[in-house]
Amino acid sequence: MKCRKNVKNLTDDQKRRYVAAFLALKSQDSVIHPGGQSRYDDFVETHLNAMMAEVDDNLGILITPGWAHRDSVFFPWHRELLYQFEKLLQAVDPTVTIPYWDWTREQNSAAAGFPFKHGFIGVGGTNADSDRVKRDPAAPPVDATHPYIYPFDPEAWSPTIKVIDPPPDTLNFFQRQFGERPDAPNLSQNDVTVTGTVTNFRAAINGGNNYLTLRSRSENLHNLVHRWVGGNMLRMTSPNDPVFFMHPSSLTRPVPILLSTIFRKGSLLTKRSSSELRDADQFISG
Ligand SMILES: [Cu+2]
Repeated sequence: MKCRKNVKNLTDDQKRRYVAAFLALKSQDSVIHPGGQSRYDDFVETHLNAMMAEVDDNLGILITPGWAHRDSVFFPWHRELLYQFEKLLQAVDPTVTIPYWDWTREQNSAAAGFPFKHGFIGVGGTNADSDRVKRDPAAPPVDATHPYIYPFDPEAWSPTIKVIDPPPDTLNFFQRQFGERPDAPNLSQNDVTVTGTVTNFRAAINGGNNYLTLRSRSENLHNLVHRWVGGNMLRMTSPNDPVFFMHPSSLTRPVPILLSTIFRKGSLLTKRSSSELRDADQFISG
């Protein structure tokens, strides 16, 4: 049985293996467009296409939800996308599972489970350089004979699927903009209400005693994380930032617990202890 783990509980070796596996997909050939992009990019394109299929009227009212968002399909579609991605990772390295980032708790570089570290998937963007994600300035210079000291080199990572229409998207470098948007200055909290229930994960899901409410509240919280990270994560091509896969991995973590509770029509926190919800550190992947 393979389990997905909190980033904070990965060993250095497990982090290296995870990075090596997704970098391998970045150099494997595409199945969707052989010769034209990487296998990793196929996942970026699939997410883009799912969102491009959404149709709003001129007032922003949803007409067609597309394949993956703003509808009941949000959880299962993303679970399947992660499952397919994880199977490819495991073809590279059978020990690998997608870790999850608990963005309700691991919210700054001091936190062990904060994934944005030089030694893992790179840090936040550099303000003075258009929020570009850069290498560790303390690392030795990189040249032909001296590779970057960490497995993931953010300056060698290229987002390759562009949104053509609409809107035109010219972001062709790796960018993160932590907390820069006025509508997402902070990450979602778990036990502390920040600005009402929209940023309080526990309150949002606790009130959601039917699937549709749970879906919409969870998706809104998930959108907040996309906006907080910013840069590539803001786009329909958000899997261009490798943290994409750790983000719904966290969100779908409690879903089996929530669904079993909802279908028994009970209250979440009486049927399931808060510690069970909080500390479900590992869960069965797929
Ligand atoms: Cu999505």
